[in-house]
Amino acid sequence: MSASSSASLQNQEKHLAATTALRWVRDGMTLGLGSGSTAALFIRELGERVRAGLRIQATATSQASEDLAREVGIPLLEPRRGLRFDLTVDGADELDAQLCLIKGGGGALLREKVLATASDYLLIVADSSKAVAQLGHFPLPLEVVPFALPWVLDAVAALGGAPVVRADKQKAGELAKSDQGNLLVDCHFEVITTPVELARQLQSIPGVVEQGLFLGLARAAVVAQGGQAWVWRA
Ligand code: ABF
Repeated sequence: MSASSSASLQNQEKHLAATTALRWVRDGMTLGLGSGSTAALFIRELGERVRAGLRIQATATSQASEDLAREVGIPLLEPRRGLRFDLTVDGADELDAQLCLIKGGGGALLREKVLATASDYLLIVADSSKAVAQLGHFPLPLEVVPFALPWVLDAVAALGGAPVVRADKQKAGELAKSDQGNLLVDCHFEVITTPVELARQLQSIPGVVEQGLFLGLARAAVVAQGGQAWVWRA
């Protein structure tokens, strides 16, 4: 298969996963809106439903998703105490059969984890390339306070994670920044055999604001493969 037809199949799968996720949405819900290309397709579909009369409110996991939600007419809620989400729909970089995830390839892992944790139901939308037998081939993202960077890199290397500070793809010679102004470090573990232990070790490094392992958070995933949308449940 050529690269362009494989990309087009992947886009079709993303679209199918995003539209299938609309089945979880009910009138009156408060929603968390994920980040990345599959979540963006969901936001666009949701906007169409809102314009057709669906009443929902939402908070987004990134500035990009917030801007898109505003553009398509979704009413937005600011963070406040007591705010909970009936449903958050978000993408993933990798997911396994237990619905353990690697997220943060788009740099929004902190807000993604905040909303996932404040949600009664986290639904993942993914194309088939995201499904893996074991996590770790996709580099695990960390959000890191700039001052702490050298010591975080030392600590990650000691854990065997081959850290790479993420470059800004749009601005040559600059480092990528999260929406919070922090740096992003991609950790190449290749295979993660003990995700719970690794998550604990990474989270305990001073200066690591968040790490991209999402464990025990997703309740279900829509994984699209070819023309079929499979629902995986935790
Ligand atoms: C977000 O979007 C991230 O956690 C992840 O990096 C990405 C998912 O990829 P895609 O753009 O393919 O949906 O959910």
